[in-house]
Amino acid sequence: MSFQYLKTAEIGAVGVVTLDRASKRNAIDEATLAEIEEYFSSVPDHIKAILLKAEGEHFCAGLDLKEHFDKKRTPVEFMRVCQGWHRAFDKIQFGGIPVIACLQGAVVGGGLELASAAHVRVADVSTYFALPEGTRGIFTGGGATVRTARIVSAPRMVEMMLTGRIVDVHEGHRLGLAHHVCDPARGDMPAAEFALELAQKIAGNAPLSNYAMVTSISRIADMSTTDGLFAEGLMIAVVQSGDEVQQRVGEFVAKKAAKVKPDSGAGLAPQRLPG
Ligand code: 1HE
Repeated sequence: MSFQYLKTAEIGAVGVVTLDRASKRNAIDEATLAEIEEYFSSVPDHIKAILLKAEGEHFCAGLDLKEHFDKKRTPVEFMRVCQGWHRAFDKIQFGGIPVIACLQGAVVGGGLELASAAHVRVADVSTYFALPEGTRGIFTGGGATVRTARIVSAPRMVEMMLTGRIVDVHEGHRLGLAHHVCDPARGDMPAAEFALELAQKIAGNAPLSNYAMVTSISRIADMSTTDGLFAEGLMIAVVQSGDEVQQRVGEFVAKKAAKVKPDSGAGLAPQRLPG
């Protein structure tokens, strides 16, 4: 695969995809969106987790407003463009491979919609979030009403959109827009390093377990209790069919596996802010 607006690399079992349009603050035009969809549609089997990051001081400034202005899209044309965003970001959320986003600077509009499709969000302390669509005379079209609203709650998203206000990294952390915040000034690892370390740890889980986590939990959350429990039963049966169950459980039974204890090395020390 060769791309113009993305850089791609592999570090062991981690695929690294970098938005590479920093001169336009990584704004997403039709060409960039097509590349995002292509990358997430054809992830090779040996990639077990993906790190999604961006060049420059800003993660993503959202929809390319210049292209939108120049094209004078009709309602139907813009609806089709946005359906393309839904398709591409669905591949991120439901492609079966964990996606860890590393954020910095502006994560706004469609940039927040992109980040909301990732499963784990690591934020540099410079990160901020906003939904300025109202000030531009448009609406969300990259899935925020579904994905971002489920993270922050629908009423909070309404408030963010109505006011167009900046949500700083600390509030974003409290709202779930960032799971981890890295502030090198207080001794934290740089966000990109921490996000890669997390991606490598996640890539070490059993692939079928990861598949179940990223494809079923959000869907089950949309189901009734009875349907959800039924779906969970089916999902664990599928995961149980994997050939790693006996090996991994056997390692624990043989006392060779790490224990789930704060000091056992089983978990990373995440860069969490208090409160
Ligand atoms: C862009 C875009 C863009 C920058 N489309 N070209 N998104 C927004 O409303 C955010 C608009 N952008 C900004 O508020 C600022 O650019 C930033 C806060 C992100 C960065 O500020 P700064 O001072 O670092 O950069 P800049 O000087 O504003 O921008 C540098 C260049 O990037 C400049 O182009 P140049 O040719 O003059 O050098 C900008 O025009 C360009 N640029 N952002 C196009 N968004 C599926 S629906 C989704 C709906 C939405 O996403 S709405 C939210 C849109």
